[in-house]
Amino acid sequence: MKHPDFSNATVLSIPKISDPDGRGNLSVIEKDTIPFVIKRVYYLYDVPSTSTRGGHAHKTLQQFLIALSGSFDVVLDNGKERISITLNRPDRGLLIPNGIWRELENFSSGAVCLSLVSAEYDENDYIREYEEYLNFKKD
Ligand code: T46
Repeated sequence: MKHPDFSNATVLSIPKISDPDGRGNLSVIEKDTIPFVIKRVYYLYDVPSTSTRGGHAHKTLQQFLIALSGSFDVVLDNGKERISITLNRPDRGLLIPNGIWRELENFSSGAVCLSLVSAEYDENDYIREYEEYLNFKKD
């Protein structure tokens, strides 16, 4: 999936090595899998199905989200339109460039969202008010 109005937010394949002896799968993320250097890793889990995570945009941070287990929806909003992408495979990840509003919802039971990001934690990089986001997009 590539959507021109969403600054190249893209679902990328993560290389998967299926064990020839039936021992399951191994996926690996190397420096060429995603277009930024990973500075931080965090993960969301035990999220109630009625809860929403995210609800903000980042000024500069780039991010790669993977449903390591279970599923959830990622709603992307560029200030003009919204799309919803379901993540439900550990060998796929959603690349979210900076400047895109995101909300994560509909977490399944046991869902784990792994997030690889391009920067250390900095609250100043967040835009947490939607009106402020719309003004940011106008600039
Ligand atoms: C995103 C979605 C998918 C830290 O202290 N360090 C960290 O690295 C992070 C990510 C958060 N925090 C603190 C800040 C808050 O006090 O953890 C608390 C919860 O963070 P937040 O409300 O931002 O959580 P989410 O799930 O709404 O958003 C997080 C990321 O912040 C965000 O970048 O895209 O996950």
